Amino acid sequence: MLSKVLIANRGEIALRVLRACKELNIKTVAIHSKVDSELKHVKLADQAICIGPDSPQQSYLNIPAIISAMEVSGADAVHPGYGFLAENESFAEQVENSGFIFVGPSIKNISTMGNKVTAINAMRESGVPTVPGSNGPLNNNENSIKNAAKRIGYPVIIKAASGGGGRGMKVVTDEESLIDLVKITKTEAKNSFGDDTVYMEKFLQNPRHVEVQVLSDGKGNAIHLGDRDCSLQRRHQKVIEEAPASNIPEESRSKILQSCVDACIDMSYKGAGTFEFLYEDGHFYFIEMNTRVQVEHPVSEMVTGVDIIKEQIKIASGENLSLKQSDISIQGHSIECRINAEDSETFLPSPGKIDSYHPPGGPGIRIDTHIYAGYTVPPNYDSLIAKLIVHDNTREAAMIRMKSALDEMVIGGIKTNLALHEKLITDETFIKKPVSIHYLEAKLKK
Ligand code: MV4
Repeated sequence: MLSKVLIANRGEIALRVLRACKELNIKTVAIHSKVDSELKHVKLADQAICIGPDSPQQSYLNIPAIISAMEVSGADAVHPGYGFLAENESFAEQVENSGFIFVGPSIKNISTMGNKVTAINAMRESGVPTVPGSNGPLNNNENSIKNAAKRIGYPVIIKAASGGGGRGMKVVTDEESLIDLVKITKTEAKNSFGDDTVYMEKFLQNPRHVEVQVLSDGKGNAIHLGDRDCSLQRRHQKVIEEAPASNIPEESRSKILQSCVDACIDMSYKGAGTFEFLYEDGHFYFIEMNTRVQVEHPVSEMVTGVDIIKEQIKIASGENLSLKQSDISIQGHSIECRINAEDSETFLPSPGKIDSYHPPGGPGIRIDTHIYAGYTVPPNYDSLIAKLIVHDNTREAAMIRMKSALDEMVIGGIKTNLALHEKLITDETFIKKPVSIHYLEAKLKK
């Protein structure tokens, strides 16, 4: 087992990783920017090192400073959390070249999934269903691009191979605008990612976002922890997530879950990962894979009883996966509300001092947060300040539990999106059945 883990992140996920380490009897090193010295995990860690000024570039993205902190603290591994350097191939490589362990997939896994074209090809070879598309990068031949679009059928979507998470995509509705939009996507991709490779897919007009959580040890053992529905989102930022995804025929579900496990084994995937799908008209279509732990991992933990962060750490320490698929059963339903320090109508960030904090409690309620009364939310980072997670026997009961927990929760002194969550959790359409990825933005326009 690892003996000392450096936590290369901040906020709620840094605290979540610290708690997992503590339970595994692993020492922790917190690294932080100047403004973050009052973070809860910084106070609780065995060691804390200020690695730079507040800007993410100079602190949480500062690779040489992080590796130096590993050296001076005697850490043997680094947990990157999500965001920041979590899916940065060069970071993982530098960590390993310096003789440390990266808590996450192999460099090869990160690189295959970082390029969406190679990711999709790997999936197709393992029998994971993908979106009808160009099956590879678009070349510069205008006729062959037009033929690909004709074969796929309009509307199509042009995506940057180095993009992902909603960056670098354009929808094309007709042949007239096709070539221009391909050129624009290429230029933007070159500017944003330094890579102008683009590919084409059929544009699915009203899908749900359903994703599959996996754990795999890179040594032939892989399991899934079921699925999540993350369709309620605004501008590619998820707002509410739930597990399991509802209204999916059990036969389609078990097929897609098994295909993800097969893919993990085929590519010797190591660590926790998420396969992202669009789900439309009863069919799953793979779009990308995330090679990190995700913000919404708690809903999967609540319905399976598995501690995903601990499993990540055990896999990184070289252990074989101790869980078998037959150990996993999905119990009840879990929902997560992402609570942000932002105006619930304008969505503008609202940093500042929290002067009161009253978390809800009771059976089936979990809060992953670093905040406390007296804590000041800095303006420099993501506005996520807490995740309110509930678990109950059914989706209906979980919705009621969430409503009651939201009613009870008070965060004073700053603006939060709690009022938005109150509106969503009482939305009749959403309560009745899962909604598509466009539902929230359409609702907000009304
Ligand atoms: C798509 C799509 C429709 N058709 N691909 C956006 C984020 C990135 N992960 C992929 N995305 C999409 N890819 C095809 N072929 C629609 C989206 C999309 C979306 C996907 C998931 C969650 C929210 C979304 C919001 C807008 C567009």
